[in-house]
Amino acid sequence: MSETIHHRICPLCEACCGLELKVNEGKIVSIRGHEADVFSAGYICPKGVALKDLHEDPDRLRTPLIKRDGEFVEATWDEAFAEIERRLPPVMAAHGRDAVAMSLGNPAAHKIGLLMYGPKLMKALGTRSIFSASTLDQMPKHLSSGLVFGHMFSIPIPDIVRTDYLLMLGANPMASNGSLWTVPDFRGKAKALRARGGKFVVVDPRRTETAALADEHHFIRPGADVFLLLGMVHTLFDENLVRLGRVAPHVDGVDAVQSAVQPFAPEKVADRCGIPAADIRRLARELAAAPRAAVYGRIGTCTQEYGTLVSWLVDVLNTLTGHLDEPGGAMFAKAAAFAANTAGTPGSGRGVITGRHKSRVSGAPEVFGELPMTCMAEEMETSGPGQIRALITIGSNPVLSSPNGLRLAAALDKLDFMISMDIYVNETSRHADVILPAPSALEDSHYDVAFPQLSWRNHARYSAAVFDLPQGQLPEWATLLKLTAIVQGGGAKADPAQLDAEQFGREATKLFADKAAAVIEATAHLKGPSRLLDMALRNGPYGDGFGATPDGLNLAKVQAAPGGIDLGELTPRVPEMLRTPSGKIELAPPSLLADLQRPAQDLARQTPSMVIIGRREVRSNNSWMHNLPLLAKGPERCTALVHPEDAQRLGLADGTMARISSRAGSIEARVQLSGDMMPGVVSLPHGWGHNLAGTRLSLAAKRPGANLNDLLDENWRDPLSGNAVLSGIEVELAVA
Ligand SMILES: Nc1nc2c(c(=O)[nH]1)N[C@H]1C(S)=C(S)[C@@H](COP(=O)(O)OP(=O)(O)OC[C@H]3O[C@@H](n4cnc5c(=O)[nH]c(N)nc54)[C@H](O)[C@@H]3O)O[C@H]1N2
Ligand SMILES: Nc1nc2c(c(=O)[nH]1)N[C@H]1C(S)=C(S)[C@@H](COP(=O)(O)OP(=O)(O)OC[C@H]3O[C@@H](n4cnc5c(=O)[nH]c(N)nc54)[C@H](O)[C@@H]3O)O[C@H]1N2
Ligand code: SF4
Ligand SMILES: [Mo]
Repeated sequence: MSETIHHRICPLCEACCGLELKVNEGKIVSIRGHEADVFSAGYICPKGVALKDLHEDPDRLRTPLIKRDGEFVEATWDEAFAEIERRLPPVMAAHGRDAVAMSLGNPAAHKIGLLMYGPKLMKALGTRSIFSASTLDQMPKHLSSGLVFGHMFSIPIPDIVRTDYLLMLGANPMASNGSLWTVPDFRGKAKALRARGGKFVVVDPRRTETAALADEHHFIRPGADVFLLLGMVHTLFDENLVRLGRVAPHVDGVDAVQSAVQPFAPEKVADRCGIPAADIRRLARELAAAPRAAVYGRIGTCTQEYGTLVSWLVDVLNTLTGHLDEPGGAMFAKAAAFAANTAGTPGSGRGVITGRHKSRVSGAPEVFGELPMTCMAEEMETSGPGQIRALITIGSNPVLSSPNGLRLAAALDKLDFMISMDIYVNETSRHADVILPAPSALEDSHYDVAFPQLSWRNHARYSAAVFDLPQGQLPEWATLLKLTAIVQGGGAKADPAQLDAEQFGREATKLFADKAAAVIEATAHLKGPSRLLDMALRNGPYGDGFGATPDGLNLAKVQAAPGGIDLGELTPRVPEMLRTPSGKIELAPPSLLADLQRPAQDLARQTPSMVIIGRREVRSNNSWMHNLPLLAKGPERCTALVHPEDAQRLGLADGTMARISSRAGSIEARVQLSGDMMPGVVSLPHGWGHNLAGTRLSLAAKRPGANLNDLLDENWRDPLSGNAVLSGIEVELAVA
């Protein structure tokens, strides 16, 4: 057999790089960046190369497991579904629909099968007990964007290739490769920005790898971005710098914003955020004066107590300085498929309502149909109607990724039944009664559903599977359809292909009414996610309209372009993309103005002498890539970065172990001295702590690291979005 070349979009992070794989006799020979990829142009990071290790990992599950007498035994798919049919429907029958919870993790946003078919299972379950990694991450940005622009995925991103000024808060794309912003090769684009005379400013409690690229870096007290941004908005009004520009006729609420920010003059907020008033004013002036500028905030600005306010203020700044929806400013991508802001009536929509129900125990409001992940354990522990008694996890490892995972682990042990769709026996899936493995990413076809909505340039790219599905293995969409059938009473023997065809028919009828028959026929050669994708592409903003626009896109055309199809630079989209009921940019949502009470009362809060924040590292991916040799080798990565002055005061030396304690718990981690830390702030990555019994992660267990989330308080949330506070938690450090 000779060598074959395959092109595949990397499904591991939001950069969505195009890869080129060489395969010989069923073995991966090499993985590199695909230079002809229209979107990523050859960029790649070490994780992309590690897809080989992931594919070959002996610990990766290849067959379902059923727990019998406390031990996992290998099972056939039929046996696994029979066990689920025996045990899941009775829980629903006895305790109601809310008794079955779903927990969705990060991969659920990266895989088309999970994204398209997870919601079908959710709907069939009819449960309110829906939890996801979104409330450990970006829910504040979804909420603020939903309130302001009308849809949770209408999130403006910096038009980095044309901007003159980029202000970035709480993000480290040099390590993360970007988030809520699909921007492979951030380094190259940031360097080009500076080379053409632009300015790049970073605000972060750590002088990060990204800050090292910037013209200017400001330390900020963790959790205090709201004060900086309020001070900047205040300055814009105070110094008569507000210019709405082209979007002016479409903006509502500017006066309300002006009066709401009155208590937050730079001179009043400076101490609280740790940035001098003169700098706050200067940053506002620079932003207003730059011809093309954008503000971008990411996870550091979301995982804090004012996450929704901060996420909102980022876009308030973009709007008030005339940079929203302008080339070189903060713009909206226009995805070829699946984007809500290209569907329905252009210019207005249903907008966003939250709190349609509340969690039973803490009374946390539902946001986009979800309850906060940090409420899941208490909903399992607390008896009464609606108590969670069964759980389905989908690519989700909350025992490590959520604050106080040990409490959750204890609650999982008391469930009547638990299913994990996962690729490993890890800290969470070890608690399951049945584990249903996903095929390797390389055995699956791929099209990004979410990320083209957040991409630096518009594009459509499809990857065929590199390897055939192993005999008997199910793709994840089919597994989800089987579960859907079981939940609906259709039984474990239901044929996923037939269910799929039926569901497709219903969806086509809903979308196309009397023209549905033609759509069903035109796509009959396809199945699963591919069929939905073809329908979405053809019906999308660049689509062929099933013949109405013959030059337009369809799946076959995208498949025929191995490097993808370029759909051009970002273009202005206001007002067509708005989906608010008023058809305006709602710059002053009442719930956000009301929430300004909290920071107003918090202006004088004493700063603890030591707080902890998180970080990401290129060779890691949350909690689950520590078992791959290529990434696991090299220096220890789960280290506590401590400023030398703090270390001296506390008697901590480089390379020694420190005990880090909070009100919630205590862990030990190795100290790494770093002059890049803000004094009084220690940084530890999350996703570590692979020393729990009963997992099958042989390599990760050799260097388990400490679990940051053991220190965090699961009851500390942003009240509007339900998002966990993961940054700025008070800790004590001592010699271990
Ligand atoms: N302290 C602190 N905690 C954090 C964060 C932080 O910054 N600080 N970050 C938060 C963020 S942003 C996120 S997104 C969450 C992530 O939280 P999770 O989504 O819970 O965590 P991951 O580590 O991404 O876990 C992914 C899971 O999916 C499995 N998996 C991998 N590939 C596949 C696949 O193809 N199919 C299926 N079915 N399963 C697969 C893995 O084995 C693992 O169990 O963590 C959050 N936790
Ligand atoms: N290599 C790698 N890449 C990843 C991941 C990974 O685990 N590893 N995870 C993926 C996921 S799920 C996500 S969500 C994205 C996240 O992508 P990013 O948002 O870029 O995440 P981080 O790299 O953690 O950068 C967050 C920064 O916020 C800073 N910070 C902490 N607290 C505060 C604060 O209060 N204010 C301000 N201004 N800054 C603060 C931290 O010091 C850190 O530098 O990354 C994705 N990409
Ligand atoms: S940056 Fe790395 S992990 Fe992210 S998509 Fe690209 S190759 Fe994959
Ligand atoms: Mo995330």
